[in-house]
Amino acid sequence: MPSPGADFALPRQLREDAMTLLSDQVHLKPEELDSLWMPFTANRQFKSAPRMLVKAEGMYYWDDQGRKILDGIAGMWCCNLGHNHPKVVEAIRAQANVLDYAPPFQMAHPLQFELANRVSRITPPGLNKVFYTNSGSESVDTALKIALAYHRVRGEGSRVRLIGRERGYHGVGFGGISVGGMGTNRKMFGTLMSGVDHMPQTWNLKEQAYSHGQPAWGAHLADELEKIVALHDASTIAAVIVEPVAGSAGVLVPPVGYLERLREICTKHGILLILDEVITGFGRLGKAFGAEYFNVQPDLITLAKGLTSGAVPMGAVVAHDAVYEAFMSGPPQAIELFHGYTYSGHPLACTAGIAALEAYQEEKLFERAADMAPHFEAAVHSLKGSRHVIDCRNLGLMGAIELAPREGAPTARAFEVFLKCYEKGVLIRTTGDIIALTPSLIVEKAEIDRLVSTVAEVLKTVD
Ligand code: PXG
Repeated sequence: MPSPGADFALPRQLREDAMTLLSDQVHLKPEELDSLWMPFTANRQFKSAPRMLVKAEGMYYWDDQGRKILDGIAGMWCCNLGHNHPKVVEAIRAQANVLDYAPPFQMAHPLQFELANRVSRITPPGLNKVFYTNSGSESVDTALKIALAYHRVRGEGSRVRLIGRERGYHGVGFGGISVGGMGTNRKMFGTLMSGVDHMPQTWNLKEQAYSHGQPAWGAHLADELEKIVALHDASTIAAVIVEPVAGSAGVLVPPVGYLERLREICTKHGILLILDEVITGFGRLGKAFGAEYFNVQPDLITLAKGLTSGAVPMGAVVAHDAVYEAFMSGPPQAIELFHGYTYSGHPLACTAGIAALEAYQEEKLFERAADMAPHFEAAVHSLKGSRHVIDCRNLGLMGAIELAPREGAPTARAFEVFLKCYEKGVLIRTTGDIIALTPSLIVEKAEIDRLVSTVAEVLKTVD
């Protein structure tokens, strides 16, 4: 019997053969598409013309038609290392043989600690306590619960309100959609959490169109938080949650000075600041986290996606030491926080996370993203003047091209661009009438150029 993981270094050719075999086997008949209810998808449209990915490597996917597709969105803002990074693949293979699962309540396994130590080494100063989840949505709901409980354990149980922002995306849990500000994600579901308020979003076409990086206009919008505090009284407010750069809403870059101002107001009123770094974490802005990029100190950050480079589902909340310490005051045998998941710190996720963090470091990928950002910026802004384009914006390796909506049919134009790019072997994302580009940190200049030139070509052909 081979020792655990001994055979994991499958020769490249063998791996390629296995992938070819797989892609040959997955042609599904139309009736075989019936049982799956797909998330955030037009199920009927998709099932009438499926787009089926069967393998991946580096910057590319292959679909079941044998088409090679340049991935312009790192899977879905998550595969920051590119796909099937050998280090991550090998770590998962090896670990699967050794320890499939360990209960995370009152028990542990060493990889949970090793990954937490590594994460805390790259998080902002003071943020050293890592709580594992399995997704961004769970990270957000966990952070909101920690914020509420933090005030309660300190004897400030009246702080029960949570403040989000219009156009914020914080996943799909009840907490996340309550503080989130995407109308479509909320309105189907009736009752949301009470005691939630929203700050205005920060994007303004007239004042900010075609801003390179952070817009100069808009820091004053942070003062709206003061108005909300005045309305409800600080003694009722637990936390403010924002994405450093709003991702899902279409790359809304914070105005210069805006996040700093939010921090000041939160500090002044004893309100916790949660930065949702599910997208901005792990190098997307050319630094480990948005907090570092903007030099703004949060009390809690939420993570997922790039933590394992998308290879195994995993999320985390990283809390400031002071937040954690507030919970450590009762009798030592008492459970301090009644919260957690069956799969918190799953061995496969931890090993993938450790390998991903090593690869980011060894390949200096955060620095690489920072070096690549000016080329990306120029490429995104080269679409100014293309048909239908009303704005281009960017920060780090996040870029968006906003289109004028088609008369009477919002979102249709962008979706057509998405389909036509896919036919040309390029994967982009659209949200409303906004095209998002957010490639893996390994992207080459020529690949950025191809992404953008494909969008430009397609725009000429779309009404
Ligand atoms: N917070 C933020 C800031 C996110 O971007 C979540 C929380 C939720 O993560 P999970 O792992 O529960 O999906 C996200 C997720 C898109 C898109 O294309 C973005 C996300 C998810 C799906 C699509 O804009 N972000």
